[in-house]
Amino acid sequence: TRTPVTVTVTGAAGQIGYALLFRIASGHLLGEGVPVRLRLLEIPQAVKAAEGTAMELDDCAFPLLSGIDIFDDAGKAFEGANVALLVGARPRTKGMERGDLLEANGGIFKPQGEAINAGAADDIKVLVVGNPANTNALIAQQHAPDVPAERFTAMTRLDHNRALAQLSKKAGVSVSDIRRMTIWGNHSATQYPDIFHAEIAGKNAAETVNDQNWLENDFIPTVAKRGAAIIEARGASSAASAASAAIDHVHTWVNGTADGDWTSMAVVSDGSYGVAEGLISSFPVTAKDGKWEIVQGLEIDDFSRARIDASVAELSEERDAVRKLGLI
Ligand code: NAX
Repeated sequence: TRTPVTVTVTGAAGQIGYALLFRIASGHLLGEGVPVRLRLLEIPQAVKAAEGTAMELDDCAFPLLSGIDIFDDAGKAFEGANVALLVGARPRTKGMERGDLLEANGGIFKPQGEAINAGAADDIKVLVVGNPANTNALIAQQHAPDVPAERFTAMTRLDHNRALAQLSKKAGVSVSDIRRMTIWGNHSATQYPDIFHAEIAGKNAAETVNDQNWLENDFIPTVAKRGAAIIEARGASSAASAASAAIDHVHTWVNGTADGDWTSMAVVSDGSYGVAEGLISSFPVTAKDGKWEIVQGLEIDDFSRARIDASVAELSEERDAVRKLGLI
């Protein structure tokens, strides 16, 4: 029998946590046949609710789930973690300025970065879901100097999946006919979903669709503002789709991208495509043997350039703001 993989999940009692934990425990995060041990982190007030979820996880009798421990202390929760899903974050509440939001989240992601640095396993892989995800990932990464920077990633896979869904509807094809979708930049309304490099059944997607009006006035805003549309319709933010995207992100990172395809992940920039080194920005990436690489050599036209630059400028501003606050 294989040694279980230790997966730490923060915000375990939240709505994404509720959708996520059952899929991790049933084997969808890492793959068939890989046993997992869960370590859940919550704030003290929510530990009881996390215990309730743990009772339900027990009641599923998942063969791959080899144990669950619950903590309200980051130092303990990340001990021995091979995979960490940082879902818990401080949401923006009424009257909160961006600076307040960044500061409140700095108070969460700085100690979590330190705890990962101190206690996680050598092969730790981190996915930040909690918003503002890219900058929260940057804060955690900056406080984990002994962990290679490429192990800290943020989630744009939900945006990627939303883009696949919109394009498949427009083109009347299955999502599995689409390859090489890309989300560039920040997980925010400035993100840029790029279909100029995407393919539908092997042919260029933008040329196949051939509808610039749809691209500019429908596709891009629909993908970028989908989160708000879900809140409007459901009365609550995306949860099961976000959990599903988190599963996809880690599964792809660990098990690799298909030949000829890539995915979108927010990763530490090496300066590729003019994105300032060190920012955690979304790129087209391939993965193999547990390591990701930014796809190189794509031609970026003026239309795409302007949109990538705008989203990256927002990331630079967020980085400057957290620097000013002394969070990195
Ligand atoms: P909920 O408010 O339902 O749950 C968040 C949970 O985190 C709560 O149980 C809370 O007690 C816990 N928490 C807060 N501070 C914590 C800390 N310091 N340590 C451990 N746990 C802590 O939010 P939910 O709907 O689950 O969303 C979680 C986060 O995902 C939010 O920041 C949300 O904005 C973000 N999202 C990110 C997405 C992405 O694509 N990157 C999409 C979905 C989602 O909006």
